[in-house]
Amino acid sequence: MDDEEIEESDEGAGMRPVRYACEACGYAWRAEVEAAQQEQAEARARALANPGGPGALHPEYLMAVLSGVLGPNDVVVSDSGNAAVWLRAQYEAGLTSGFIDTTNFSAVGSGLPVAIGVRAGLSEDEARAAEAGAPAGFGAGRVVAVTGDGGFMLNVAELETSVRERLPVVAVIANDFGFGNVRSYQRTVYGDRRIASDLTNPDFAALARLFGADGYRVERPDELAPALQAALAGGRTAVVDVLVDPEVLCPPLHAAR
Ligand SMILES: Cc1ncc(C[n+]2csc(CCOP(=O)(O)OP(=O)(O)O)c2C)c(N)n1
Ligand SMILES: [Mg+2]
Repeated sequence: MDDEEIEESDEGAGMRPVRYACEACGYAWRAEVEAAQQEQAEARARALANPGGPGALHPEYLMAVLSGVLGPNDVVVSDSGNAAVWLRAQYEAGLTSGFIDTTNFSAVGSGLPVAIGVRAGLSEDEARAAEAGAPAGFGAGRVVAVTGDGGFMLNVAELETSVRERLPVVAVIANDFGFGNVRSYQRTVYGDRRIASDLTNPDFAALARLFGADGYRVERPDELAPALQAALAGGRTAVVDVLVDPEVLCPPLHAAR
């Protein structure tokens, strides 16, 4: 986008301070944005080339494939934990409101309920738009909660809400059978002494079906894209349980030095 295009797309007074700030700095941020985009494209290529193995997908591969499957109108809501770190590294949002990230509040468990709230709000917007004569399918972005298994379990009861309200929310679980972020600290700060960071999860796909939602379990890399596509196309509440490698851990953010 060149300077004229930015001015032409400046439709509201709300954008003017941004334009003035950009003009004042000579659009110097562009090089930074382009470098970051280049870096992300390289990281995406690396992630896609490293899918991991059966029962132990690489979590960054999961996020890269998810990013490729989603479209420009879709909204992703992130839970916290390692899954959120991999997601932030790989997800490219199409909308300015297309990525809702609660992780700086460390809000483990918020992913599914926030996604339900977002989807309910969009449904109201769509109903109003339809009343005003908007074409069918207006604003039909999908809403995806990306969560770890620990976070998902904290508010799993909200699946009932989503099914009852007939909301097409898709929960994608990076399932490492544990509190991966806690494992990260235990590995880095406590000499890999593991205490209470492993979980014995139920089969989340089967659990979803018991709630009346759709459920998919992904054990092999080649099952991932078809499961995500089916869950997104179903138009119903769905859970995609992806078995990721429990030993692929992010460096902890706040490790003591
Ligand atoms: C309500 C709440 N409980 C506990 C924590 C501490 N905590 C931060 S990340 C994390 C691990 C979350 O595990 P999971 O959702 O499976 O994500 P993973 O790190 O394994 O990807 C925990 C317990 C928190 N931030 N908030
Ligand atoms: Mg986990």
